[in-house]
Amino acid sequence: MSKTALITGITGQDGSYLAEFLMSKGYRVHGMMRRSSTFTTGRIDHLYEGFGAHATGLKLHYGDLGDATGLRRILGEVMPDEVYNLGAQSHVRISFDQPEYTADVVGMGTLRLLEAIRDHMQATGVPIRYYQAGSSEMYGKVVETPQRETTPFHPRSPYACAKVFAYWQTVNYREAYGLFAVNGILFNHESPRRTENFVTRKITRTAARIKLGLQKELSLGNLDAKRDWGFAGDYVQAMWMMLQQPEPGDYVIATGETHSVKEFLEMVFARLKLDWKKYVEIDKRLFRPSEVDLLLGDSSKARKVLGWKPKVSFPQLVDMMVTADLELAEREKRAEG
Ligand code: NAP
Ligand code: F7E
Repeated sequence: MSKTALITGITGQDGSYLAEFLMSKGYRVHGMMRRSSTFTTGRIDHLYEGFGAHATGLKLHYGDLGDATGLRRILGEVMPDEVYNLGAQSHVRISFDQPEYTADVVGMGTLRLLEAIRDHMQATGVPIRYYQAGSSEMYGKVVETPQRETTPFHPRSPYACAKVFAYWQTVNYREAYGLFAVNGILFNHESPRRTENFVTRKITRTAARIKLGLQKELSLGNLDAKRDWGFAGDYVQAMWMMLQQPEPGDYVIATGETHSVKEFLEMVFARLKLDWKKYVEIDKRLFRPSEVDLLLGDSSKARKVLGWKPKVSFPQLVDMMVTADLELAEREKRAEG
C-alpha cells in the first residue's frame, strides 16, 4: 500500500521538490499552506488539481505552525505515515528584524507539531516518522572545519537559535517517547526555485536582467562569506532516505566544497560575459549584525549509511540557475514589448 506524507512548508523551494519526489515514488502527498492575500502556490501549481475533498494528486490544507489546533486537525484528517517539517521563516537576515516571530514559527512551531504527533500516535496507535529541517546555520561561529554531526553548535542569528531549539526538541522526542524523529542538518541548497532574496538567486536573477538591459545594478552585502552550496533537488532525496532507515539518526547533508559569495558572483557574470565590477554596489544595510563566515560540510555519514551523494556540481548549479533566469528575463522583455 502506498504511504501518505504530510509536508509543512509545501509552497517553499524544498517543499515543491520534495512533493514532486514523493509523488514520483507513489506517495499520497498532503501539504500544509498558510492563508495569504496573494497566491503562494506558484512552485506547486503543476502538482495539484482541486482543493480539499475535490483534489486529485497533491492535496493542500490551510494551516500554520503558530496554530496548534489546526496542526492536530490536519494530522487527524491526513493520517500520515511520514511528516516532513519544512515550514519556517527561513531568511537569516530578516530573522534579526523579526526575532520573536521567527522563534515562534521555527522553534515553538516545531514543538507544537511534535506534541501534536505524540498525542496523535497515542490516540490512534499509528506510528509516524518525523523529519526536522535542521540547518548548517546552527554551526554559526564554527569551532571546526569541516562541520559534521558531532560539531558543537554556536548559532549567530535568531533564526539559527530557533533551529537549535527545534533540533534538540526533535532529539528529545526521540529519546523520551521513542518517536522515529530525525534531524537533517542541511547546508545551503539552491535552485531556480530559490526565493529571490537569497544571495544566489538574487545574483542570477539580477545578472540575467542586467544582461537583457532590464536592470542596471546589483546591490549586495558581504561578499567574503563562504558557503557549501548544493542543489535542492538532490537534498530532498536525502530527507526521504533518512526516514527509510531501520533506526532514526541525524545527518549532515552537504557537497564538501565551499565557495565565497564573490566566487559565485564572478562565475555568474563570467557565464553571461559581463564584468561584475561595473554593476555591483556594496550596501552596508545588507550586512548582518553577526555573520556566519564559513560553512563547509562533511557528509560522510550520509554517504556511508544512506548511500546519498550530490549529483549536481557547483558549476552545473550555477549554469542551471543562470539558464532559468535568462529564460525568465527574456519572457519579461518580450512582455514589455
Ligand atoms: P522557503 O522556500 O523559505 O520555504 C519556507 C516554507 O515555510 C514556505 O512554504 C512558507 O510558506 C512556510 N512557512 C513560513 N511561515 C510559516 C508558518 N508560520 N506556518 C507554516 N508554514 C510557514 O524555505 P526552503 O529553502 O524551502 O527551506 C525549507 C526548510 O529547510 C526551512 O525550514 C528552512 O529553514 C530549512 N533549511 C533550508 C536550507 C536551504 O538552504 N534552503 C538549508 C537548511 C535548512 P509561504 O510560501 O506562505 O511563505
Ligand atoms: O546568504 C551573504 C550573506 O541569505 C548567504 C537559508 O536557506 O541557508 C540560507 O541562509 C551569504 C550570507 O543564505 C547578500 O551575508 C551578501 O553570508 O543566501 P543567504 P544564508 O544566510 O546562508 C541556510 C543553510 C538556511 O538554513 C537558511 O534558511 O550571502 N550576502 N549579500 C547576502 N545575502 C543575502 N540574502 N542578500 C544579499 O544581498
